[in-house]
Amino acid sequence: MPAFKCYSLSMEERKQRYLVTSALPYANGPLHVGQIVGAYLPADAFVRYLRARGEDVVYVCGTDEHGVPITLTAEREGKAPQEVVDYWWKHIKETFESFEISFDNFSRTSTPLHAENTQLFYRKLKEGGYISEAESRQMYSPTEERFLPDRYVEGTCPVCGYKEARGDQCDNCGSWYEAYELIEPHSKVTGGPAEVRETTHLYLDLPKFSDRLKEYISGQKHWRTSVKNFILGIIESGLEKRPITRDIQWGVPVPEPGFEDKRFYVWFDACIGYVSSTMEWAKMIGEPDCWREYWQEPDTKLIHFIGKDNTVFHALVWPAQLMGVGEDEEEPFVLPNDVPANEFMNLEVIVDGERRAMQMSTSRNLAVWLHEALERFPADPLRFYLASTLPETGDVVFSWRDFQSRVNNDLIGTLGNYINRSLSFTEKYFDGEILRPNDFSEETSEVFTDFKALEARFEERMRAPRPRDALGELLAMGRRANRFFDAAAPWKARKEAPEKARADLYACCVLLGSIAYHMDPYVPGAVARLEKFFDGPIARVSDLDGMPESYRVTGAKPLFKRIEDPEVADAEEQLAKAATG
Ligand code: B3M
Ligand code: ZN
Repeated sequence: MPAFKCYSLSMEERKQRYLVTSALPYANGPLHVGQIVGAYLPADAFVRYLRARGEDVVYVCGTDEHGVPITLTAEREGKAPQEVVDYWWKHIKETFESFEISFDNFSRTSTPLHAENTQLFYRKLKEGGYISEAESRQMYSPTEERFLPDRYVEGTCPVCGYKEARGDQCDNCGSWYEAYELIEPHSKVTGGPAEVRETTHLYLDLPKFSDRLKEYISGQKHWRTSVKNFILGIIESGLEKRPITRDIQWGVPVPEPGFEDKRFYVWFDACIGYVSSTMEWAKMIGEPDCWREYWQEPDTKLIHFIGKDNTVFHALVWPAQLMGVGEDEEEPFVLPNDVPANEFMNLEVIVDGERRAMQMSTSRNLAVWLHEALERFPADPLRFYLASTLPETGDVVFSWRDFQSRVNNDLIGTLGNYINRSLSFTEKYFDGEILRPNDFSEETSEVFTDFKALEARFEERMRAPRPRDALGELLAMGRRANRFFDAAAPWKARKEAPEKARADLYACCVLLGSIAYHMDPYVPGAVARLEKFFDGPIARVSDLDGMPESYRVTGAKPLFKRIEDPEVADAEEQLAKAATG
């Protein structure tokens, strides 16, 4: 258990407090790489770096265990929804562990604590005057004895007559309508007829937050412009009340008479899951009240990493919920300091001998599932490749061929190679120990200066947070260090000028310590292995006040294994089969 940070550090030692979250994945299937690059790997790299910089960080997540799709999976498999989510919670948690995502807590939303929190949020919003009740017309399936969500209704388009029009939109003519306007509507699940029924729901009064939301969002100078403009546009076009209950049996019960057969809408409780997970973490470390520091101390930076399809819920609805519940609290909840939303990842697939970018489709099994990828390759190269192609500014394409070339050329060719030759020269020709030289050459001072500049650029990008850009600076460090090594030519110098060779190799070890420090957010497993045979500070050149007395190397081995052609061909074949099969 990590030492508890809040109280073990004095006020002066305490740095910036961060609460970082990754979107809660639905407990309804395995994780795929598209989710990983959207919300998990960027957050994990960010958090690992902040921890290394001595910041006070708590990183929470958990599974999102409510919603209609989970109930349909349960029905299809003849199980209770709880069984379904139990299975996937464990599966997902274990996959994250193998991928070395370093959550402080991985919770789930089907816990009693979370139900209590959701109901408390509801009550406070109601006391604040933000909840109202209204009747609406919804499609009902008499044979299934339940209301049907829009996406499970099908019928004939009222505009163009297309027979397989969806509940809310026609794929043929593009018209939008209410599901009850469909001609001959029927359930997509059973094919049986669907009819219109009146039903009562609770609504969150978003319009009441409109001004405050606008002010809050406009003030976020550091947000990604895509996120900011998207939300401001929605506020500008006028907010509407949003229903927060559903006619289903699975979810958090609604504490209102007459609502016994209804449950809260999954997006009403989902983000509250971040609070529940933090509370669970606080209990786990034996400081049950400490969660409040992270949610209610105004100087906390609350950062939600998400995929872009979750933006409205995190940057608009959730801040409104937080504003609404905080009003009667002595200390209101903090609002998100940033919502770094990432774009999508497509897949390169070989179809009829041609390479094509295709959209992932989990229902068609056209996806790179993380647990399967981890059976083929270790976490480090997968993390490295995915980090190098994070969709920070636009959609990206996952390609096994790129995976191979990035790993072999950049991770191994640039970084691994530098580390290897520095270690093996130290071990082979200098008995594995290099003492601090009395003075450094001009070239050495230059390379240290360059490194300090690169470290600052890395830091700026990582904190932005743009870990993909930061990775570019790490590679620049690798190239710079290799140039220094080549110029020093220790293979020659060790015979002609052994003292100079020794001094240069010492400098190489300093650079190696910095490279390892900056590699750690991306490939933590490799750095942990390195620490077993490299005895010297893994630190930024900028932070070394007084150079270490010596560096020692014993039993060094290469940190990475090359990715071979047949391995790539095999992985590509699996995808191709999914695309055509
Ligand atoms: N489960 C949607 C998703 O996985 C949703 C995120 C909840 S975050 C609180 O894309
Ligand atoms: Zn139509």
